[in-house]
Amino acid sequence: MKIADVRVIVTCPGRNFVALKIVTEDGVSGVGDATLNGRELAVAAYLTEHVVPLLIGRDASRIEDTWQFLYKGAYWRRGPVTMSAIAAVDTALWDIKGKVAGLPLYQLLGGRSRSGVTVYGHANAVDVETVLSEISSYVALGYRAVRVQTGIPGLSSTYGVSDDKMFYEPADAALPTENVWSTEHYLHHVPKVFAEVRKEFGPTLKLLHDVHHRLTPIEAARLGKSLEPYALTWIEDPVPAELQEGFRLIRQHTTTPLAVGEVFNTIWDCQELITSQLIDYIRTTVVHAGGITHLRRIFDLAALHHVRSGSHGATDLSPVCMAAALHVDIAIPNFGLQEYMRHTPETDLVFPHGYRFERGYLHPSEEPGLGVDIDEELAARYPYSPAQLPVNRLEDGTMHSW
Ligand code: CS2
Ligand code: MG
Repeated sequence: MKIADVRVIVTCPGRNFVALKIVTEDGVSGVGDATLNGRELAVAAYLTEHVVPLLIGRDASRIEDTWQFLYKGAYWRRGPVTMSAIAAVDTALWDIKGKVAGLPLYQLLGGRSRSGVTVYGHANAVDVETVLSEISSYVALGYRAVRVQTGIPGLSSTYGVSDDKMFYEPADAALPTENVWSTEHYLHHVPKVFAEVRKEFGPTLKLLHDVHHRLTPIEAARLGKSLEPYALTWIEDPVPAELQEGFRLIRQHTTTPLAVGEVFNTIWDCQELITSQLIDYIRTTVVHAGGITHLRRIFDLAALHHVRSGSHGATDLSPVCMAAALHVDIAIPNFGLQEYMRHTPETDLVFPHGYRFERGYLHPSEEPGLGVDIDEELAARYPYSPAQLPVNRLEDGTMHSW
C-alpha cells in the first residue's frame, strides 16, 4: 500500500486552515489537520518542502514507523511546527488504515468506552447579565458544561469575549490587535461572576474558566481559592507552563482543578505535570501534539496518574482535527471533557463530516476511517488571508502573555 500522492491544502473559508491529503496507489485517501493559528504557512512549507518528498513511495500502513521516521529522522525535535506537520501525516495514515479495515477509527483504538463525548461550549459576554443569558442558550441546546468568560470592568478589551456569539474567532487582524490587561481588576471581578452564575444555574452544571496564561503561580493560587465556593470543573492555563514546576505552588493552595496543555506539542511538555499529579486535565489535542499516535501516548501516561483528557477544540482546529479527537475521546479510559466551538457553515462545507452534536454530546462518525473529508475544489475558492492572534500589554505598556 504505497503512498502515491500527497497534497498540502491551504484554505480560508472564513478562517485559515492547512490540511494534508495522502493518497495510496490503490486510490485510498486520508486527511490530516496541520493548522497552526497565525503561523499556518510555516507548517505548510515544512510539509511541502521537507516531508512530502519523504512520503512518496512509503508504505502507508506503517504508521508508527513513519511517526518515528519523521520525529527522529529530522534530528531537530519537538516544537509546534514540526509536531503539527507530523500530526497531519499521522492522522491521514490512521484515516487510511480505518478505511482499509472498513472500520470507524475508534474501533481500531479499542472500541467505545462511553456512549458519547461530553463537550463544553463557550459563553462569553461583556457583562454578567449577558453572560447569564448566553449560558441559558447553551443549557437550552443541551450542553452539560460551559466555559464562562466576561469583560472586566475598567478594561476596554478582554480575551475570550467576542462580538460574534456563534463563531468566536480570536485571530482577527493581519497585524496583531493590542489588548490591555490588569491582573488586579481581573482577580477582583471573576469570583463575583461565578457567584452569580452558580446562583442562577445551581450546583451541577459543569463550569469552566480559561485564564489564558495570564497569572503568576501565587496569583493563580489566589484565584483558585476564591473560586472554590463555586466548584468549577477546572481553571485552564492559570500560568504559562514552560515552567512545569510552577503548578506545584498553585496545587499547594487550592482544590480548584487545574487544566493545561493547548500549546503543548509533546509528552515532554507535560511529563512532570502528569507524573507529579500537578494537574487534573491535560488539554493536548491531535493537531498540535503529534497526531493520534502521540496523543494516545500522552493520555496513557495521564491515565496512570489520575489525570483526565480535556482536549482543545477551538475553531482554529479544523473539522479534521475534531473528527480525529472524537475517535480518541470515545475510546480512551480517562476521557474528561472535549472543547467544542462550532465552525462556520463555509468551513463545514469545505470539510464535510459525519460527527454530530446531540444533547450535550458529540458522536464520532460511523464511516470507515475518520469520517471527514476536504472538498478540494471548494477549498481552492478560499485563498489564504493573513490573520494573527492579538497581543496583550499591561496598563503601563509592558508586554504580557495573551
Ligand atoms: C482558547 C483558544 O479555546 C481555548 O481554550 O485558549 O481559543 C486559543 O486562544 C486559540 O485556539 C489560539 O489559537
Ligand atoms: Mg484555552
